[in-house]
Amino acid sequence: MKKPIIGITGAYVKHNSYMEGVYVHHDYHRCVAAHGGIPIVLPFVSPELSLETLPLCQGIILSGGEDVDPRYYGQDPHQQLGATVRERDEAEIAIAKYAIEKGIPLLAICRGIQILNVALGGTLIQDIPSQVHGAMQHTQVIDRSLDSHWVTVDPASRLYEIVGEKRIRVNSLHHQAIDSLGQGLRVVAAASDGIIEAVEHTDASAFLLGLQWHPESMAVSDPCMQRIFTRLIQEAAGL
Ligand SMILES: [Mn+2]
Repeated sequence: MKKPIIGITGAYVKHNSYMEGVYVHHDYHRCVAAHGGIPIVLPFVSPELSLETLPLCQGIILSGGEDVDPRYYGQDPHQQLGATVRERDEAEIAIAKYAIEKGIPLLAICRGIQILNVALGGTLIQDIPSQVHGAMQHTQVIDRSLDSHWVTVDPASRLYEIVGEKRIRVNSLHHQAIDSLGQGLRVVAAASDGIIEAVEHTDASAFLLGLQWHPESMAVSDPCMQRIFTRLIQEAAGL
């Protein structure tokens, strides 16, 4: 099998004027490489450049990071909204639409599931702790590689077909989540407090999975998360 190239979007970091750029947690690279893919980092210079870059990739990961600017779903910022990066939002909205249109396998992780939802016309809960009564802790304080809550998986989903379990343990590093669903998406996993934890596309031609947790940080020791990456790489390789 020819190794597929997996483009991974990144967050914005600026340590000082000498260190400004795109940041991707090393777990994404390790995990893609461990499952037979070639990870490359996608910078967000402009939506146009992102679309010119994508034909180089056989698969795409929309990675975690900043909050999505609520302007892209028609809302004003909540008091607890975190840092936003408009250039990244606009590049990733373009990437998500392109991937669906062209049938490129897409795995949208954490912020990724949120920007995917916004790209398809959905909205977000801007801050779970202050906006969702009775919500559990979704910003775990233990290491990101450790699981912290349950997720119930729809047995009629592609996610279930991949993980093979109706309840799985996930890590949780988010204070935002999907509110109203974007067009064409369906919920395939949720936490016990009702927070949406996974979505699939009802009619995208290619593999498309959005996950609110971080499988790349659990995959070293968790077979369910390993199977998600095995599947992504297989789909990207055209198997
Ligand atoms: Mn969670």
